[in-house]
Amino acid sequence: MEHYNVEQKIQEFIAYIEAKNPNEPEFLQAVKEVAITVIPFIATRKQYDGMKLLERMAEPERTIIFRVPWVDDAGEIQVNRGFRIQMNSAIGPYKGGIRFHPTVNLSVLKFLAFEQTFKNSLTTLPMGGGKGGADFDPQGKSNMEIMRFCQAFMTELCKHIGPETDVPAGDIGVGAREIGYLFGQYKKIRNEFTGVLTGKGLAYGGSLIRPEATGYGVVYFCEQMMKTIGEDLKGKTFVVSGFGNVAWGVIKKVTELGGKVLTISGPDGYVYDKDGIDGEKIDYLLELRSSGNNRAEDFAAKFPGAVFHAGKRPWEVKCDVAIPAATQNELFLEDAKMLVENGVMCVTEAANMPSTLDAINYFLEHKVLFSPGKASNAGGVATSGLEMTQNSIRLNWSSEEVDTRLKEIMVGIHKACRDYGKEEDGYVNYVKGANIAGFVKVAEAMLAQGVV
Ligand code: 2IT
Repeated sequence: MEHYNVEQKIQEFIAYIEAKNPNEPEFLQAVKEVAITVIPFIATRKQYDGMKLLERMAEPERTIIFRVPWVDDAGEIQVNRGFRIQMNSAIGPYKGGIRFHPTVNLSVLKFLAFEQTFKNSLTTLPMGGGKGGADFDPQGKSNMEIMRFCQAFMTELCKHIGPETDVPAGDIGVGAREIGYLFGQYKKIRNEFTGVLTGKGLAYGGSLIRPEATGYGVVYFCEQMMKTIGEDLKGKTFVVSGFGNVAWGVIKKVTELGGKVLTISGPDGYVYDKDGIDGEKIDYLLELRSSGNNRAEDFAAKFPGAVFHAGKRPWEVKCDVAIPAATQNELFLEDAKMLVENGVMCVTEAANMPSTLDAINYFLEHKVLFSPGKASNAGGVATSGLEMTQNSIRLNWSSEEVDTRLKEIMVGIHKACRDYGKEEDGYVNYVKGANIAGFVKVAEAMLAQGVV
């Protein structure tokens, strides 16, 4: 009976979210994953009863949608749509990245902001959840076009953010260069030099290790997962997707710890390199990326051992560990089946929601070590939190200091996931663990602050 009630509550909640947010499949997917694991937990805590905590968490505190007009190099006027989702400020100022990509829409940013709220809570640092972006495609744009777009975007965004209100950072399509332009425009309009953005350059308040942090954190988390089955990363084979900042950090750290990375991927397909992607290949990856090129084929052309597979995902390659580090919904049920069939030990998500719900369930059913991005990629935003601290105390920490704190945070997140996600047979359900651990802190803060 008890079980039936909880199941029914989940179904009712999902139906409510679906009705309220039609045509937002990514948002629905992210909320579903949380609802399935958190509603049974809520049912065990009397003080949460009737408080509509999940309903409140699934409704952004504020959604800002704005016109971003700018002039391209040919003198033509372009119009993009800008967004900032201020999801939850119960435990700190809104915090989360800005994404510039043609696929950006309300559903995508709401899913990201929702995930960010749980992720930021898991870091233990005082950061609420937010996300923003624009449907702007940086591919093929000149440096001056990028600058003008960033300025136009910030001309509106600066009215809604601030170091104690909302602190954006980078995401897909927004790196150090874009953060610089955004920061410059904020400072010019507001006449304030503050830590309003993270991921800044070292010369104007950025933190050492922030560029590496997401990828390094993923690998630290993966190390902890492997430790639970008495394994380490030395000599293991890794299949990595993606081509950007996160994949780069992952590959650097895996290589440093003695693992072998067999693949990377771009929108055009994946590269398999039997010799492993290390050394100068990692530098070349960075070089290609900073020239605005994310074509895996161009990477493969440079190295004799590298083979390009057009239009395919890398999950067909046999490996010990898989790390999806590209974007949402890039690992499907059929991929999960192939990975399991090929004996994968561990899947550590580096992107946000790269696996579909049925792929996740397949991993869990087969007792594969599986961690959701909101836990394993939290090192990026955690180090943004460390950048905010350094800005506040007006000091810069050494690489070692930041890296040590990052590692401690990742070990802490892993422990929290284990504490809440351990099942009777000893298997750790990291999805459940991350969702509940992330939920509890936000829920407690919301309860304490009343219905606001
Ligand atoms: O998805 C993410 O956690 C980020 N893009 C980083 C957010 C941040 O504020 O550093």
